[in-house]
Amino acid sequence: MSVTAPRLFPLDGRRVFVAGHRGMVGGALLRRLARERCEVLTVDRAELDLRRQAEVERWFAAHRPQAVFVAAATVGGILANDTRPAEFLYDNLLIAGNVIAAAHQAGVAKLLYLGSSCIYPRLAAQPMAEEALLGGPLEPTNQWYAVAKIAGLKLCAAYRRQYGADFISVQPTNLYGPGDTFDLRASHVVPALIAKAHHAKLTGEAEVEIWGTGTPRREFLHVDDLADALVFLMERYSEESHLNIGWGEDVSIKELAALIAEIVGFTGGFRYDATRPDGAPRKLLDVAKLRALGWRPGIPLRQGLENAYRWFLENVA
Ligand code: GFB
Repeated sequence: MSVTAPRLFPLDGRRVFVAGHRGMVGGALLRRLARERCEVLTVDRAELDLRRQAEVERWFAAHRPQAVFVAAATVGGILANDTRPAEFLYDNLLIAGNVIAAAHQAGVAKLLYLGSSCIYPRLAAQPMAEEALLGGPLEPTNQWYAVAKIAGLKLCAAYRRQYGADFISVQPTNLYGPGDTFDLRASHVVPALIAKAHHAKLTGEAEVEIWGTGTPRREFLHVDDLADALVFLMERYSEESHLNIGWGEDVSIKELAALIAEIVGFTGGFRYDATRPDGAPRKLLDVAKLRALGWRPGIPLRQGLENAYRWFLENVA
């Protein structure tokens, strides 16, 4: 039986800044933090551009948060990553550098920075343990995003070493859920296949197009599970090493497509477009460290996808 790690940093009564609250992860964090007894701070992009150092410093000095979740990022699926390298590298480097440094200057007691499982080498041994970092070349389609996320996690480690700041970083696996991006140019595979299967069902198309070969394997975590893990770790984890957050099992893109078709009620077939990239062949995280702290996810893939499809029907379709 596992023992739950102690609550080293209770959020009760604290001022907690969620950077990136309009995103899928930030939105899930707001829902999850509503159950805590803390004051949540947010700021809209029109008021504060996190890529502008002086603005970020001024905002932190004025609002004085005690804890910070860094969920702000320029994100997207494989196509967006591959075709907008400058934005993915520049935006994410600046967001990490500005927010982490300003948090330190303003005396923030605890900061949690979100990375991504694409920080690990393209051909890392599976499942990927935290120690796999920088052990080999990155996946070319998302190397830009990965380099920025590696810089962010190292910044947290550096502020901890040099200044004793209680800054931690986590690396979530592929996420999905309410608030996802369904625009096919920017979306990840789950929302893309939900939107495509739904459209095909309505129009009576015989086939849905799937990018690549369908053989890559991905691990998917519902964003509400992620938000629960983030609050858990904010309160209970305080180490230099970044920590993986995942479901613990993966599926092939082909299997994912079949499951989504079933949920959406699309009864046609699939057509594979081999001119589109597969990306990494597999990305399964080793979640042994997270489990040893006493946290487990609770939303199985089918249930999570049903929830994501419902959200799509109510908000996007
Ligand atoms: O979700 P996805 O874009 O991200 O693609 P990655 C996962 C797999 O699904 C790839 C395939 O093999 C895609 O080729 N796929 C099939 C599709 N059909 C589609 C489709 O219609 N749309 C999309 N988007 N994919 C991202 C990174 O990589 O993962 C990010 O680029 C981030 O930086 C994120 O780390 C978690 O898993 O390949």
